[in-house]
Amino acid sequence: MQIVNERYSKIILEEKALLELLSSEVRALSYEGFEKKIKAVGENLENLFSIVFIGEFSTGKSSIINALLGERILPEGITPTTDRITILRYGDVREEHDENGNHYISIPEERLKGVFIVDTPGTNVTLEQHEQITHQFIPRADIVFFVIGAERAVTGSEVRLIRFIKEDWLKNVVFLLNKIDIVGSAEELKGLIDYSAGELERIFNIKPFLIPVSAKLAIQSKESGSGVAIEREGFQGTASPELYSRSGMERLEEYMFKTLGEEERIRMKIKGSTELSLSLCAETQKTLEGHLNKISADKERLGNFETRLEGMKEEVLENSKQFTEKIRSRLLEFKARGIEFIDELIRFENVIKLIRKDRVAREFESKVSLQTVKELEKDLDAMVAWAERSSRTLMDSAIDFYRASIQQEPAKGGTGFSYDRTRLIDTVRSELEAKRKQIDPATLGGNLVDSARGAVAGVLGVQIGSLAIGAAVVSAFSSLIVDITGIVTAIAIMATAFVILPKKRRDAMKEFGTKVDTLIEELISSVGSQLERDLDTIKMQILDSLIPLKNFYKAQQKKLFESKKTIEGIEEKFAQIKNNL
Ligand SMILES: Nc1nc2c(ncn2[C@@H]2O[C@H](COP(=O)(O)OP(=O)(O)O)[C@@H](O)[C@H]2O)c(=O)[nH]1
Ligand SMILES: [Mg+2]
Repeated sequence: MQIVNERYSKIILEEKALLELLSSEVRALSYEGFEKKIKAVGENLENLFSIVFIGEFSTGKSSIINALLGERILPEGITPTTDRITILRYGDVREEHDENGNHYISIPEERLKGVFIVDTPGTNVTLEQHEQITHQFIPRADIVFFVIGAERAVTGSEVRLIRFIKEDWLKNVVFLLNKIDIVGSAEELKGLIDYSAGELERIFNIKPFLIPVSAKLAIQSKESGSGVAIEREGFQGTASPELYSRSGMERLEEYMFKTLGEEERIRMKIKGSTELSLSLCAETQKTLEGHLNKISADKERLGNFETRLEGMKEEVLENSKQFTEKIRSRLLEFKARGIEFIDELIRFENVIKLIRKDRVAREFESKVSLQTVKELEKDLDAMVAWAERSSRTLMDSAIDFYRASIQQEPAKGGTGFSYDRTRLIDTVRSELEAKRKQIDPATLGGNLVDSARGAVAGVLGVQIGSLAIGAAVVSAFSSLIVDITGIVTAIAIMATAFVILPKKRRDAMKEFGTKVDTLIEELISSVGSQLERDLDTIKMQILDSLIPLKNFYKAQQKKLFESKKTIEGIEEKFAQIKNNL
């Protein structure tokens, strides 16, 4: 036994170290639920073998334990509210006390050496006790004896509880079908056993280990003075053999105190914790993978958003054409009117008028430019207002993107990946919102107007200063018209004027036309490129805001991959232990 113990002690130490490692991985990822589970597994490795009796109230848990021990140590048939969790263990002398709300009884019973027997009240009793059983005793059980009463079928709440024990905690479960004495005949009993086993198999998909017993007959047989001495591993003393055999208790005692011998108990304990650890590893891996998938999805969304952002910018630029084309057609009308004006002006009969430069200028102003420039001014104003709105829309789309990202995956709890992600996105979003507020309409509009001014000044060679564009255009063209038509003044007095006039007229029309065309091209291209520069600035701000998120994903991904590898290593070691058990 010593060698066996040494071997198992080594395994227990190894498991504890592995659990420690697993725990630190899980802690870094802040999955509180897992951490608690891992802790419970580790602690249980050091505890005595723990046999926990579970079942609904009055199914006969206490009676069975009493029957096993051959003595009514636990109160039977008491009310649910006065029942309490009782832990039975070996002690050199009999002793009872309360600790942490639980009742402890030590008895000098050899068979209890190395084990705890936990008697629980019905799990359908008080919520508080139910919690304690499910959170404290089931996790630390090495085997669960689930007691069902023969008088009724398995209930839905029993099924849920068994699922929790078997599936959440992977515990070994032995079903005790108690009170078989109430069944009349042997056939009826067989029918009941088959039915109960069949139901359990149907629900849980595995053949249940089911022992039919009657605590009542067992204790009666042991207590009856007329009994004969029975000496087996399970029981030493006197009992009425007929009652004892009908009670089915022999099989239970045999299993509990013989099959579950010292080595088997250790093996079962280690096997249980190994299996649970493996399932915890798998669960952790699943969570890690879930996070990695989330990151991939987030990164993809981010990429899509960047593409969409570029698309939106292009769209805004494309839409700006409705404004620039309007400006173009305004100026083309202006050009047509101007050419017509020159055509009519530079004629022999107008020679005298042509000498009056100021008159020509005034006439040009009123007939040709005034209306156009007023409208041009309005067009520019409309474009500026629209550009501001568009810039905000770009920002808003980014803010909406962040909002949607959070809504899609709200953070649970105060720590962990989801929380960090949400917090970061939230910070980035609010920074962007602040930047959105800072978009200065005056600056944006100013930029566009300035670029338009620059174009006018460049093409027409006027000093604009803070002059309105329209006024600048009017004054520039007025002097231009004076210049290009004024040449005629000098020759007007010449007799040959009528010969020269047609060419001068053509030249003047051409010069005017070219000037207007150049103005159109310059104006449109400088306003357009200014708009693009402004949009690029906003785009850059948005792209910059994505950088912390990208870095976060990169760091998280690295961390998660590392964790996955570490846990794979831990899993491998647990699997080795399991195979060698
Ligand atoms: N007929 C019959 N009654 C039993 C048997 N075992 C327990 N009882 C009765 O069922 C009631 C509840 O028993 P108890 O052990 O206190 O149930 P617990 O609440 O599960 O601990 C008591 O009145 C017992 O006398 C049994 O094998 N046969
Ligand atoms: Mg009880």
